[in-house]
Amino acid sequence: MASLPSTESLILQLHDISAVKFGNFKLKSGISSPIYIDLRLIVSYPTLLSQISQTLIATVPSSTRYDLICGVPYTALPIATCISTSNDLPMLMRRKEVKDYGTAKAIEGVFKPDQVCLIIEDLVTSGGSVLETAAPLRAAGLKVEDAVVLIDREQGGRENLEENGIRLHSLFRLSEMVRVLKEKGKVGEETELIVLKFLEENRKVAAPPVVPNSVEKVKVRGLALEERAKVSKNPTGKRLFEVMVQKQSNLCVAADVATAKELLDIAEKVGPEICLLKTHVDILPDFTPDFGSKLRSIADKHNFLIFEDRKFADIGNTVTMQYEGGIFRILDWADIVNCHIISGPGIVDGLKLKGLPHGRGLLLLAEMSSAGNFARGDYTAAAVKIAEEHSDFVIGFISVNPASWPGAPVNPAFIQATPGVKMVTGGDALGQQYNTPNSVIYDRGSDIIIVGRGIIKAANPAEVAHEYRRQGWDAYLAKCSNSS
Ligand code: S5P
Repeated sequence: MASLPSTESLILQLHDISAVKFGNFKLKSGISSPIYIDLRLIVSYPTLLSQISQTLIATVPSSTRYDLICGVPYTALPIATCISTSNDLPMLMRRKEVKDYGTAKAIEGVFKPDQVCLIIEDLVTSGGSVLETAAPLRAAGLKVEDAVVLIDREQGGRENLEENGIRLHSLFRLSEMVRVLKEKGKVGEETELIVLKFLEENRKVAAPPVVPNSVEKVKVRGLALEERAKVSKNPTGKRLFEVMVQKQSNLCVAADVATAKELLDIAEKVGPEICLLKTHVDILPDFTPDFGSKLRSIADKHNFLIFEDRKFADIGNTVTMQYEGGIFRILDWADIVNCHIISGPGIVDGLKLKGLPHGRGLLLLAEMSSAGNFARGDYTAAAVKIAEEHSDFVIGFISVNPASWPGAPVNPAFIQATPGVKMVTGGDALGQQYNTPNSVIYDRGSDIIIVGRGIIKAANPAEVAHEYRRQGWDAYLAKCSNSS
């Protein structure tokens, strides 16, 4: 193989093909920059593409272990392909949008859980794009420990990635690039100074989810969870806020597994990551009367609350019996239940009659995640009104986009819990619709992400739950930092 070109020669070639431009440019992260680098152009220069690819992979220290590589779409895909074919390194591809329903995969290619994947990227500013690719790789059970990038813009990407357990290796830094161009007479001293000043003033660009996609989204604000715990009138509502703060978790796992045995098993595994475990106890063929106490002891051990997603819908008198009696005796073990309001406020009176003396809490289904559902507009507004009238028992809502409700955010004592959450948007074959943790918490103004199949069908539910918790909590922190 021919010897590798010097960094200097690569910089000059990039300048020759106008992949580096000087002026005033708006970057993806929202900031204005006096320098713009467009590496998409390199596909038109195969020799340069190949040189860049080989030099890039040689930048990774020989002590770094990896089994596979994955390019960040789209610009780094040809670079990763080049590295893959000339080094016989298997590659994976991350889908940017998962459009297919049901069988859609976020990662294409063959891999085994626990294999290590090196991320290839062209340019790092905040590190957000690398994190967006790392998340589905990690969710699929792969390890991501290193990323290699052609140009580090020196704007906090290295630190942001470090905080997320990813070491960044770069071929060169932006300041180095400008210095070479100045030395070789390609740019004047003034331009060099403008770029260096810009770098100095923009040392830290926050990584998404900290970066809002539009001004509109910034208006979804509220009190911190600690404050909201104080205003909650219901002991379970209060406790839920407190547990979220203690565990730094806004993750609820929907444990829709096939048996009670599997449910207790998954509760143990994801217990440390969650604030809430959601059950559908009527799907368990091996339910026994001691199920509740077994689940309670796991909940106590890991400090989470139990939410039986019973979706009561009948008249007040009937639901009192359904809540307390039958084989499931939900009242005995579930901290929280939920109900539709289709039958009118009497359903809340009925449930409250049984639940409040036990300090239990109720969530009202104000919106639903399934396509074509009727819980919207006046129906949602009616749920808010009923909640206000029963704020000693109602602790909040099942919602999808509470930021869009008239008068949002509603009373801060009410918690918003949102189902239909996955790392990638899309849906299933039966009408479920998914949004990402960041869009649910940051953009749509919710408090809790409810994740079912995204976690329970994963190869390693505990690890994936950890990642959902991290993304959900980061989005909450971003919301807090933007509300001050
Ligand atoms: O509108 C709703 C309300 C609920 S509680 N949409 C929902 O999907 N749910 C529940 O959330 C649903 O019953 C399931 O238990 C969970 C979503 O599961 P996933 O596998 O689609 O994440």
